[in-house]
Amino acid sequence: ATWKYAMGEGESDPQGIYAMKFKEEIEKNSDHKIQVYPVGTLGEEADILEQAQAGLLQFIGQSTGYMGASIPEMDVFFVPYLMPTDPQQLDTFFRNSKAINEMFPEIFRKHGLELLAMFPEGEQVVTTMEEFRSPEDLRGKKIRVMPGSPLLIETYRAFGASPTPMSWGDLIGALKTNMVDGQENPTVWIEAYGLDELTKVMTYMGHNHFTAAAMAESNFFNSLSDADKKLIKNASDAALKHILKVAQELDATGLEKIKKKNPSYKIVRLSEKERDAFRKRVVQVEKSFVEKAGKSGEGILKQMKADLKAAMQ
Ligand code: 6CS
Repeated sequence: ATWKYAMGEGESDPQGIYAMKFKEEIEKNSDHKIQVYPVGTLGEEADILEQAQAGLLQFIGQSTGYMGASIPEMDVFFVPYLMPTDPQQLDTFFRNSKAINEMFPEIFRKHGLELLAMFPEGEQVVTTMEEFRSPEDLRGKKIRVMPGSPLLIETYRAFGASPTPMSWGDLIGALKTNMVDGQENPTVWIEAYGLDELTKVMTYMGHNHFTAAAMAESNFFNSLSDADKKLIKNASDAALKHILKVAQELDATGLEKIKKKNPSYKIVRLSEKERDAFRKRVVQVEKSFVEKAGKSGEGILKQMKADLKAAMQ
């Protein structure tokens, strides 16, 4: 059969690299074919999530920032200052985490989705027109955030900014017309889509890490033979292994490429003391996550913390 796979990124971006490896493995080991649809071809990320849940797509790749509104537990990835920034620790976390590998698959099933993999794409870095060092500097600044995460909006509000949720497809235009003063994304994405050229400063706040997920639609997945389920599981494991390695490299080269291409671009790494001022403002965001995501969310958060602790040893 030919299976449809839509995603929130292009073929050479991390979600695309995962998808292309997945496709390669499926096609190498079976007679099935995968048709890949990069972002934009079937709509924005929110659209493809709905299309998958309606049974129109068999596989999707999604950014967590588009999922929290429909799967509240996914907003755990936006509890500020929860995720480490060290790539090695993140790698260990994603490979071994019980929250990721055992608890989230159960949650996804309740939403008609079979979770295949989750992986990091790099630290979220903020690009703005003006330099900022404190919440006071950020006051009232319109920062574009991904549209599907209530917690992300709350975080930027707590930082003092004026969060502006919008889909990826609208961001370039919004930056060009000064509808927003900045945005956040990993360096691989900032570089690939020239977001550095549309802003003046890039700031590492250490508050968050970009996470993506790949999944199948449940009715489709459950109707498959055991052999095909195994085929998908193996292809997804191979693709995950591949992307965990490549995404780390891309995150590092993203920064190098920005520096080379745009030497006058200002790159700021906030000090621990500067970060403390932001950290203090967002302590209640974690509580708000638990309020929104309920008992199940509380369980995920607790397990994530235990998994992170283990990964950071
Ligand atoms: O900012 C966004 O919306 C996009 N950023 C990345 C890194 N991937 C896809 C997502 O849509």
